[in-house]
Amino acid sequence: PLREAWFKEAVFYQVYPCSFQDSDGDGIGDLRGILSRLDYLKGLGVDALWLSPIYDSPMDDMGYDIRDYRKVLAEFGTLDDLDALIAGLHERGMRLVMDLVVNHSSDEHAWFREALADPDSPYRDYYFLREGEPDTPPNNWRSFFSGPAWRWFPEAGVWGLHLFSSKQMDLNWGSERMRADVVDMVRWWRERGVDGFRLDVINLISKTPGLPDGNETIGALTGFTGLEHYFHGPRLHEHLRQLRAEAFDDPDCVAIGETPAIGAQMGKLMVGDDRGELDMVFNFEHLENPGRTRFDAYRYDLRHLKRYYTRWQADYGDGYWMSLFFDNHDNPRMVSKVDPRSEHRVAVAKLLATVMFTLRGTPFLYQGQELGAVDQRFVALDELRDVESLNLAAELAATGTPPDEVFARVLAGTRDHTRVPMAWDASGGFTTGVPWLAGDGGHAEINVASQEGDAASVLEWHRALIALRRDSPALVYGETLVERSGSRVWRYRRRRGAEEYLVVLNLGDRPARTAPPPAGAELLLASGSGTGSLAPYEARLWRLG
Ligand code: ISL
Repeated sequence: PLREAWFKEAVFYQVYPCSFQDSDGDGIGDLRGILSRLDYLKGLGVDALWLSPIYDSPMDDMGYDIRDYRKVLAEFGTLDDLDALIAGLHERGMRLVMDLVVNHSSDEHAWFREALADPDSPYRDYYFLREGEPDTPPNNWRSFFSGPAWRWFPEAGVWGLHLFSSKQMDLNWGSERMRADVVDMVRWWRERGVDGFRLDVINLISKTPGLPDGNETIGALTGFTGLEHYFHGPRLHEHLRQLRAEAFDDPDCVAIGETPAIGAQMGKLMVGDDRGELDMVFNFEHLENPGRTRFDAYRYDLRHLKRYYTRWQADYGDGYWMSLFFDNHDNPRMVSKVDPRSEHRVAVAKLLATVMFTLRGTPFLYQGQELGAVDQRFVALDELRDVESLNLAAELAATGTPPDEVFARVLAGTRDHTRVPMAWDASGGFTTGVPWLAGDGGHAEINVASQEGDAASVLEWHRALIALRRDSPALVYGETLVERSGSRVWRYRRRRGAEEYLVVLNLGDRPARTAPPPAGAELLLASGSGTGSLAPYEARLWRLG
């Protein structure tokens, strides 16, 4: 049976704190800035905010490298500001989900400093520190951010494991004391009023004991030698259950796992209603066409999206719940990937929104997506700030790739595309100072002020869909029935009891013919004319009963 829950009905909105709203002119977004924009979010129909990390951090990976889990980064504000944000959200009937980054901490975290300084420290076991020789890392694992997954610490004569940047040291979940400290910290945030967590790379927390070498064949295929020893490790489910039971055993607290490289079946093991682990996960397979990676420049074929969701919606059934998303702070804009031509921008953005708000699952918007924001036109490598991009560029350059090719490849996939400031009005509206990241987010053409109240805008399309979903148990909980159609058209119905909707989407950039809806259908939304052949990327939504 299908279980109802607030987080299944809610619309989530991801705020990237550095780039949402600056309140003090230093060019860096902050908590007071976010607070000042809550009415905008409420007006859009957002129910819950997911805040990317706001903790104290040296910002080597934009806050995903935490120095102190109980402190707010000074540039973002104070704990009092955060309390004010929580109160401001709760007053409006909205909720707050924090980013929980516990696969690793910063190398500047007190635990790590003590672990490194003293071999007998109780914190030594909180990380993967191995004595050895400076030119022989303990195994052949590769970092997600280029190079080996090990850093040599000459001052201590040890190697430290880091699956991400060399300042993000992996925490050892095999340590009972470390796990207890994490539980304490999460409970502390719960007591402050936080309504849930997005658990960063949470499927990576359990590593094969002994950290054996990775299989080179798998390494060659994936680019990440060692992956099979941690992407679904031996104690993963045990650790997730402990977290749920001890840190947030409350049906009102939502737990969303960020789980790269986990497919449908492993995902189900974490989100099944009877598993006691997570409520939903972020799976990423739909963000690229098969055989492509984020750093390939190519046009995304939307037929993949249809195949992916048709399979997942059927497979997940009633006992599992999905997240629905396209943009986030780790990926370029989906609109640009599908069709970078500006004449198609609005239609593509509306099509993607229609999918997000009419399939079964919880929609997660990323700031700017509601405007149909596109990739930034960066012109040079030195405009980029993201550690992943910079490391990749250095690695490519070191292996002899010509500079033009290096830039083209990094540009295709850089995470900085979505990290540029939010576009509030034609002059930006994000800061009175100089933004921390180059780029204007295209604000002269695409911004909140110019779209608000314009019925044809991407923003108002989102508002309409969100309002419709809010009042519709069929769109939230209904079954998904895919209709037969040519491959370029995607037709599905959502039904619950007597309430029923039909969605028809043109997945291509040419007009497409499709059967008319059943007699008596009421057209609610159309991004094109709504009758006859579908215009390129046209989305139509009918109420059938
Ligand atoms: O880029 C990847 C591999 O191609 C992904 O695995 C990506 O790094 C992954 O989605 C993890 O992302 C999360 O953890 C990272 C952080 O940099 C990202 O911003 C965060 O969303 C490390 O904390």
